[in-house]
Amino acid sequence: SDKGHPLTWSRFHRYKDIQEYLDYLGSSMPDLVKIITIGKSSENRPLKVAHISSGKKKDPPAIWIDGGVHGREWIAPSTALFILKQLTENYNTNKGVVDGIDWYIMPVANPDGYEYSHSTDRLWRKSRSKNPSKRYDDYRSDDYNYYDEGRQARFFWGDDPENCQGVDLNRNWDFHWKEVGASNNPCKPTFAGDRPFSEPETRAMSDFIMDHSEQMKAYLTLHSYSQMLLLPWGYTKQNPKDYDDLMYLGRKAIESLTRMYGTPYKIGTSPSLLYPTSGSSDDWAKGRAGIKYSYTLELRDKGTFGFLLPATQIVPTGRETFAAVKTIAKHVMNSD
Ligand code: PAY
Ligand code: ZN
Repeated sequence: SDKGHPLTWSRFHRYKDIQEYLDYLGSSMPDLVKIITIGKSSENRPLKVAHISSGKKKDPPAIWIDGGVHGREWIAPSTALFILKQLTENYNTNKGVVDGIDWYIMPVANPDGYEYSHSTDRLWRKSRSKNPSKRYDDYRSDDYNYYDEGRQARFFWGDDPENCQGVDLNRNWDFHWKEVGASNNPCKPTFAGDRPFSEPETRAMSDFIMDHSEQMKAYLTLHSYSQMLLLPWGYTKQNPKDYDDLMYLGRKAIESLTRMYGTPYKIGTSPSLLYPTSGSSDDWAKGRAGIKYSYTLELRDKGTFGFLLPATQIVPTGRETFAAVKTIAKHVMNSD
């Protein structure tokens, strides 16, 4: 198109269009945006991060934002892209937070799962790696449940074989991995993988974040749905020692969000508001990478449409979430 890229804000786009938009930003604003390929997915798609840095401030703090860890949560990539647009194409309006922060934005952390949710199974959550193939053959020829060297049940009759590919990329991180709220069974949506960081996507992200961890002051991961701001820990009901600081800034962030359209948000930990989880990225970012402000945002809605949120909500969800992100950014700038 004459805009130089195919992205609209009125529908959910395929990964190809999203990559074209990223490349467009990188080539049209080379002094502000650099597109970095941090690795490849199981199906060989490039894993891309946009680095936004105006160079106006020396050694600025950094903020990481990812979206699309789960395939079916389409509003998460669109919101990450909307934030990226505000920081780049609308630089003049948002100068303060662009100049004061180095931004790392990865709109689609799980491109294979995202594409699979477009092409084949709209409610696909996991990645698309083929980890259980050998054992899957055994499973098909076996008359009984398959046991992994007698240690733990791996497959169960009744599982739909179509579901036995892929790993839950929010259960695969190397921090209290597979302790609670995660499955051993490759056919389940919360399969944690055979070992921590078994997946190329979580390895690429964690290596990159670790390499920049001194600079990173906030880790934000966008999911849907529930309208919640979740803070660590997921793996235990105990609170982190700086829980009050995380609650204080989290509350300010959702106040900014709610001010825009009145969208109500809850704040708390995953075990208190949803369910216990382990091996999630926000726990790792805080517990291993030492990033103080680590949050999971569960975007719109509360279940009316759920994962099937209409595309008419892309822009309002983007705007209100950007308001929350700016509040976090300003706090990080001032406390540096
Ligand atoms: O870090 O505790 C966390 C994240 C919790 C999310 C998870 O299970 O990974 C929550 C779910 C998600 O976004 O994937 C919520 C949605 C509605 C779901 O699939 O259960
Ligand atoms: Zn999710």
